[in-house]
Amino acid sequence: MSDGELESLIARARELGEVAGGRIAAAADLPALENERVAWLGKKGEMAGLMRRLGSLTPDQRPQAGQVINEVKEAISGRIDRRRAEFEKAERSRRLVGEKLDITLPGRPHPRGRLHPLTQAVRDIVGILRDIGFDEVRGPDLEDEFHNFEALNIPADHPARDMQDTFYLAGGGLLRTHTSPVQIRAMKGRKPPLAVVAPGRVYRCDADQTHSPMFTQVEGFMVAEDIRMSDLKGVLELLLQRFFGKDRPYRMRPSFFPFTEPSAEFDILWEKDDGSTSWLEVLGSGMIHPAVLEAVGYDPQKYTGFAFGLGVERFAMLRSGVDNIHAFYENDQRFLRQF
Ligand code: FA5
Repeated sequence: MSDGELESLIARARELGEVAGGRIAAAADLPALENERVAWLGKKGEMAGLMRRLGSLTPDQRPQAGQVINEVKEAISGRIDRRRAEFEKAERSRRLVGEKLDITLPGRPHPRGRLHPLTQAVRDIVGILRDIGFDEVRGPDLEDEFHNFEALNIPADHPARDMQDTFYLAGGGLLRTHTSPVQIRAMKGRKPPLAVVAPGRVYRCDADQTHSPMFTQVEGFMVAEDIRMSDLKGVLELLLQRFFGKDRPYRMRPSFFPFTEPSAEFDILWEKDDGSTSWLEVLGSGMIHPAVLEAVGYDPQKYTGFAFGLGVERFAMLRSGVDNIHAFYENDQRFLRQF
């Protein structure tokens, strides 16, 4: 090949280098720059075209032309890198300006959750009893007739067994109507002396301002030698005073339960929103019936005990001046936030 051809190839390489320099400088953004890179340095680009032409030169001409083409390629590649760095720098500063943080702005508050008023009341009641030595246990919500009624000396014709009060399950069994079956379960597993507190949900077909079809009870009982009615009264007075405060009026009056003898109920003075007052029954209690002690294998000649079952919703209503029991189940945030 003639020297003229070698010179023309070299001249073409330099010329393309100039053109590429202009195009790279004119690229408007990163995608346009990438197009230029492909056009000049890509596999099918201009520089690759020149390299292919090296094949038509003589072996001693090739290094000379090859060196020039490589220099041009390196120059183009260097220009592209510098231009890309410029774009990236500009992009970074744009972002920094846009993302400026105003650290003087007030923070976003994270609302703090809190315990439901009924959970608070259960914890307070159980806490007071644990402080004086009661053990906490739990029993099942799904019960059988034996634990919910029979072992508690509730005969088959007792009104509590009525379909109107008790939710019976299709396949047998029932939703416990009170926490008293836990007395049976706990006593069967232990020997006196014992003092147990058992909170839990209970279910009855029953609803008005002070009754709910599902509500919460706390059961408490103590069995040992020589437990008396005065022990029952002392424990309940302490519980009421710690929960409601020392000056809250209450009264203890005779009552009846098949599983206690004698029995008593406690009322708390209810000061309603309209200014009127009345007594609201908050718990049932009594000396555990000898038939119940026998049902769990305790000797009623040797041991005596007391038991009580209280309504947690009523405790919570009376402590916080809530007049309707259903407020606890509606999950109205305006109501719940007050606790
Ligand atoms: C009982 O459930 C007995 N098991 C209590 C007991 C235990 C007596 C141990 C003796 C020895 P009673 O049905 O009265 O008793 O319910 C006890 C308390 O639960 C009531 O004083 C009342 O505070 C609450 N209570 C009863 N029914 C409802 C209801 N539907 N909604 C809300 N609270 C209720």
